[in-house]
Amino acid sequence: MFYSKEEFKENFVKLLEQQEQPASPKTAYSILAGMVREFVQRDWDETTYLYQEEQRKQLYYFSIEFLIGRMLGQNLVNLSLYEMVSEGLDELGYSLAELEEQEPEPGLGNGGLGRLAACFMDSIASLQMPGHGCGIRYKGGLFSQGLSDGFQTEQPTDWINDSVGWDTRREDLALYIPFFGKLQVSEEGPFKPEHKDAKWVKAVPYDMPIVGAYGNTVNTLRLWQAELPEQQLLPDGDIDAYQQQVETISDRLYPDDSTDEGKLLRLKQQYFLCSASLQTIVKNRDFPITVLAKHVAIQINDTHPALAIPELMRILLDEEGMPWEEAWGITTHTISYTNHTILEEAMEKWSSRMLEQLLPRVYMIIQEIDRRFKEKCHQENLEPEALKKLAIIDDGMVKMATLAVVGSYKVNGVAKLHTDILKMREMKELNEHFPHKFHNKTNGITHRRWLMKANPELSDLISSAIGDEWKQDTMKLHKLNEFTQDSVFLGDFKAVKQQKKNQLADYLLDQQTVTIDPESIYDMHIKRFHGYKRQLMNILHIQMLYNRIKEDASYRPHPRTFFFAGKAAKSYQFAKQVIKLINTIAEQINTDPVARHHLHVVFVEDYSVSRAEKMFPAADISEQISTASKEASGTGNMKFMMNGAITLGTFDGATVEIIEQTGEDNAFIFGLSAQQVMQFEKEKTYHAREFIEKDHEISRMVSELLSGSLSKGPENIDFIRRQLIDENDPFFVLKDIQHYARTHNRALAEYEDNLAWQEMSVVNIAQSGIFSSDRTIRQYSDEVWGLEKVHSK
Ligand code: BZD
Repeated sequence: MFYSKEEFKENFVKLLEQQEQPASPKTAYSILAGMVREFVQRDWDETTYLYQEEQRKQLYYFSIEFLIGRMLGQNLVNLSLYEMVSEGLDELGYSLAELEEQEPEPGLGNGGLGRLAACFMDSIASLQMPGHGCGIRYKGGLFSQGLSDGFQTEQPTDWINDSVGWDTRREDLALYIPFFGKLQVSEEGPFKPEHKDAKWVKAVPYDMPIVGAYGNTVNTLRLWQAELPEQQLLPDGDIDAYQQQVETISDRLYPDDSTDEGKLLRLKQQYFLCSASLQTIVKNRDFPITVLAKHVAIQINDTHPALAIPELMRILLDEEGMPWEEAWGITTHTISYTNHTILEEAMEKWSSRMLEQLLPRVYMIIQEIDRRFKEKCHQENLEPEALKKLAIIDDGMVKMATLAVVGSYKVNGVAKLHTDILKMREMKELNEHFPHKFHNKTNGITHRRWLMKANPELSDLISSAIGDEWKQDTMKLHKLNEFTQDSVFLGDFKAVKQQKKNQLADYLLDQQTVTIDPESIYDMHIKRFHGYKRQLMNILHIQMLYNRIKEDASYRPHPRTFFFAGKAAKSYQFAKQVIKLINTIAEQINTDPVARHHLHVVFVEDYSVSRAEKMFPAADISEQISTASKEASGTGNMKFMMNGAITLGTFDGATVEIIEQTGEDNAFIFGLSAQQVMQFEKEKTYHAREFIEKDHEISRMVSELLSGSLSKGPENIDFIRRQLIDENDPFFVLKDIQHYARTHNRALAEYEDNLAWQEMSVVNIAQSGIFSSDRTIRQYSDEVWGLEKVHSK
């Protein structure tokens, strides 16, 4: 325990002295993390006790990913101990920042969806609401990314072995999950299928404290680990081989699912998560099962945990002996679903055969849900096409999104535009059938990590101007609007931005030995690599700028550093080729004696939550250039905004709402609208070739590209060529690129006017409060979950 700096120092030194001298930073980190862990234990126990005592409704957020990032610094911020500990360590000759860097980072997520789950955990605890996460304790998180000759390389990560352990193993709460086997139904008596010859897997929970700010709430993130069960549940045969099979379930985040084996493993992971989490909820309850929906809300984060629907039905029917109607009533009043994509290829479908083999009883229940739903739909005299869309099982496949909608009481998209597209297009028939189910919940980000923790300099500046109420109520950031004409404040803001730019330059010099001009404009495109996110358009535009510098001796623009960061999925060849292209163009530009004074391209390797924390605060320009209609929401766009970067982007996802807040004058917007994109897609009237033929600049750049000279070999752009030419540029890169170029010019001109730029930045920060995940969580709670704030001391 430490309630004062002196007390902290004393305890820290005592523990330090028990270690070998001199203690390494790693040891010092472990000691500090252990102290914080111990410090929160009492509040954690009390929170758990209070929830049981008060019998309040609890939320369980089921997610196959929780991209939580490092915990030490964030916990200290939320406990309001960061400054005290930092000063104390300083006085002892340690740097808190350095110790924080020792923490292995759990990469238990891919991107936005996983990070959203983590932001939500932070907000729920900070709003003192009873809500917990349920996920999987992958031994290896997302691969760590390297570059070799400009190509992405992937190395497995192993955060657990290296970790100080924020989580606690709860052997006492272990459960068993059956896979495979067959169903036996006796001819006589009531229908009671028995699951025979199942292969059992033991699920052991590891609980991690989620420390809320401004109070004493500590919620739980429960991550399940797959293990070999005890003797009596072991199958005959080779036990070592079985152990290996079992342990692969929580071995890696999203193993390659391009093979049937990969698919099966992923399906096992999904059921493992759902079954273990539901079994605990049901087993440890202290209320009658018939009132489950009054005491429990379950939110499924995309369709990956959609098996929660048939699994809850299984428990209610088979274990609790309920009739179908009652079980269905409870299930569909307990579970709600969030959709994060409209991309066809990301909509999950499972082969009926595989499901039936792996989970015979669960599949039988899905069939019954489908049969009953089809029966209802048939009564509505719908067209065959509509009926097909409404089918849960179709063509030997189970459509998980349809199952999720049918089995939930609420369904939401993650930004207004996305929800509208869901309702009007992708899920039109379902929305017509269930008109009150669909609603929007625009995403948010926790300002405690993305502003207070990542940018304490800016946080302090904001507080010095408007006080620090904004930390609890981010809408108070509006007060900054009064400072948009205040030259002293604007000057101070500029100084903070410069400081963050310098820090990032120092960091990257240290990590990647690149030298960045901190006076240059920092233009950042950071997110997963995907066709629709159009990193390709960005780099092709940079090549156009390069050509212009080479051709026109009078064109010598303000220096700009273009940052790219993000990972491409291992098997996504197009995205990997874009990474190679960026790095080859980077090399060409960065070594050019003239161009390098104006353009600099930097690929930040191995993007992660902690790298993101260093990048967002340093950005001047936020690239949000997805093909309109494709990005469900985006959350990086909000992190940039909150740190005062100006959006250069399309009207897509939550960027639309960002612009609603800032006004178009405080952003740079270009490109096709979602409606125009959808129109082109419908009418097939877009012909990429016309742009190549008509526009000299595009034509030059495309022929350079196709010759392979930009990528060091034409084989390195096979997939890019295929998409751009053979598939007629489905993401409208060539259609939007000139408008994009003009918009960059506008931004550049505006940047020259220092004060105007800072004014725009401050407006962005002032208007960013609505994008705190606290707002999102309040809305979910009010409109979906029905949670109440639990009073803590
Ligand atoms: O979810 C993302 C969307 O693309 C973003 O627009 C949105 O802001 C965030 C949060 O709502 N989706 C994902 O991150 N999806 C995945 O990571 C994913 C993972 C596995 C399988 C399919 C998708």
